[in-house]
Formats: sequence, C-alpha cells, structure tokens
Amino acid sequence: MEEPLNIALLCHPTVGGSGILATELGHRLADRGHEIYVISERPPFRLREDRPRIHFCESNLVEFPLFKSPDHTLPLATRIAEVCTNNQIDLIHAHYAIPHTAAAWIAKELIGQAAPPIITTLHGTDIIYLGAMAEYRPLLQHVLEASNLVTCVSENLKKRTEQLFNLDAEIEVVPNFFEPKPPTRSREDIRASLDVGDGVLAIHASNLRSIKRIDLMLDAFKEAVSRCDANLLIMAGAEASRIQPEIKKRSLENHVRIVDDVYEIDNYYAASDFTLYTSEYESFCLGILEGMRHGLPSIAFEVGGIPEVVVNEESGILVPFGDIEALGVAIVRLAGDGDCRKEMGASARARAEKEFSAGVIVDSYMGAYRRVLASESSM
Ligand code: GMT
Repeated sequence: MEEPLNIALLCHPTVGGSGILATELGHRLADRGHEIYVISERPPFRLREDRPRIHFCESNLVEFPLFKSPDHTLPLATRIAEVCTNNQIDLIHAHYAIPHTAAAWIAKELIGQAAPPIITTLHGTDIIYLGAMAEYRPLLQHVLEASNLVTCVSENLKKRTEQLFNLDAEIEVVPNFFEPKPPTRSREDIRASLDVGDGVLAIHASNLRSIKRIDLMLDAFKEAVSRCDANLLIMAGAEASRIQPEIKKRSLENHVRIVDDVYEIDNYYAASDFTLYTSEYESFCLGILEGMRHGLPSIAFEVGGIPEVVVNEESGILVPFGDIEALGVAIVRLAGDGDCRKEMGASARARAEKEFSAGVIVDSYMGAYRRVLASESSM
C-alpha cells in the first residue's frame, strides 16, 4: 500500500478533455487511498463527489462594480492557499496552465516556506493557443519555470512547449488514459433511440470549439453519404445549437444526430462503429481514446499528438489535414467494410489497453509525484 498523500487537484469544470482527465485521475487516486481536494468554481463535469476521499472545494468568482468582468484567478489563488493550509496538502497538481498554474504559484507565495510543490500538466490549448499570446506568454514562462515538474500529454505537445518556452527542467510526457464503464443500455436500445436502424454509425464527442473544425467534418460527411449509407452522432456538450445551421446548410439533417449533456458516454460508444475527428490541432484527443477502449477504429486528420494515439492503417485511418476528399474516401471505406472495422477496432482496443490504461498512467503520475516529493525533502 502506497503512503497516502493529500493532493490538491486544479481543473476547469467545463466539458473538455483536461477537466475530464483530471477528474478521472482524482477518482483513481482516491481509489488508491489518497485524499483528493478538487478545487474549481463548480464541481467538474463527471466528478463523483459521493466517492470516498473525494472533496470538492468551491472557489468563488468575485463580482464588483469596478470590475468589468468577475475575477476568478485571485479568489482561486486564495482558496488554494486555504485548502493547502487546512488540509496539510502534500502537492498541488494543476491541470491546464491558465489560470491554474499561475493561481497555484500565487498560493505558494501566500503560504511561504510550508508550501507544497506544484506539478503542472499541460493539455494543449493552454500552450498552443493561450500560451502563444503576448498577454500570457511571459507570465506562463515564469510560472512553468516555477513548477516543480511540468508534464505534457503527448510528445507533440512537449515539442510545441519547448518551442515556445525556455524551461530548464525536462518536461515529462504522461499520456491520457481512459477506462470504459460497462454500458447500462443495450446497443439496440441506443440505436433505436437515435433512429439509425442497422446503418453504420460514426461518433464524434467534443465541445465543438472552432479548433474542432466541425465544418470540415460535415463537408467530408456530406461527400461520403452520397456514396454510402452512414449516420453521424455528435455528442455535443451543451453546444448543439451552434452547429444546427451548419447541418441544415448541407442538408444533412437525416444523417446527423446530436445528443447533448450526456454523462453515460459509454452507451453511445458501444452503439457506434467508428470515431470521426477533424480538429486542426489535438495534443492527444481523448475522444479517440474513449472510442478505442470500446473497440472503435478512428478516422482523423494527422495533426498534433493524434499519430501517437492512432497507428495509421492499423487502429484507424489518418489523412492529411484539410484533405476532405481523402476523409470522405476513408468514411466510405470504413462504412462499407465491416471486417476492416472489426480488425482495426480490435487493434485499437489492444493498443488502448496496453498504452493508455488507468493502471499504467496513474502509476506514471504517482512515480512523478514521488520523485518531486523526494527531491523537495532532500533540499
Ligand atoms: O479541446 C478539447 O477537447 C478540450 C481540451 C482541454 O484543454 O480541456 O482538450 C485538450 O486536452 C485533452 C486532455 O489532455 C486532449 O486529449 C485534447 O487533445 C486537448 N485539446 C487540444 O489540444 C485542442
């Protein structure tokens, strides 16, 4: 049995890979006996507060007539310091650098000598989008350098971070993990609720931000459905209304289903046949991994860290970014070839289990925590 730690976990509560990953990591660490203090402005999407050793610590927004918009970062820093002091926190694990690493750094200044070390996990847009902005870059350089350890979810994100920032210490790569839950509804039931009959079903789960390039996904799907019988399920967080006009513009209403605000995602993966992603950048793409664990091959653009997750022509089909024609061909190919889906799906599942299981990845984070704590205590 590992010596239990008190860990403060910082993450965004909104639908997004970084919050999901941080939350699942919290659950797994709590299962191993550690006390997990999740600090966020509201309970993160998918957080199970009823589980033992999970403590949700709300950080308030402050509204004041002089502020044009509510302040989040400074109250968060104050809250982190308070949670650390009241609960003898051993380490702070900040997921997504902005504002979490900056807030943790301020908290550390507040606490002084007794402050716990900070581990920052970079997830993607915190570096390649926000990190590149002049408004954040010097501050990020400072607080990343002040972190006791920085981890990235892929080699690609590590490389992008090294190109933007000058960090003395080596960045560690700790990929994402996902453990499926057994479906609670049958494949037939879900497909009947979606009214997709026996047709082939592609699935896309994301927050639909512009970086996901839903426009390109719909263009390729439009191309494909003129040549094959396929449906597309979009799991949309709460953002569905944003893409309805795009679907209508392409006359895809009969081929695209949207489901939002769903927590039982496993039911939908288990009822689908392959995943479809068209992002212009993904540091990793947790949605692809979720599908892989359910035995789904994927079709995606070959961008960012996706080639580290999907082995082209083995666990899915990757095409160059923006090549709608190649994407359409890939959709038609997987839609029409059940054997290929089965073979690639089996390989995807095996790869996900071997490389990206909770057991492997939580061990990696634990190893990182222990190394940081050991080096702190030797100082
Ligand atoms: O874009 C998202 O889906 C949300 C975003 C986030 O920061 O919450 O996801 C990022 O982190 C995920 C978990 O590490 C990665 O799997 C996603 O690839 C990454 N998104 C981008 O890099 C665009």
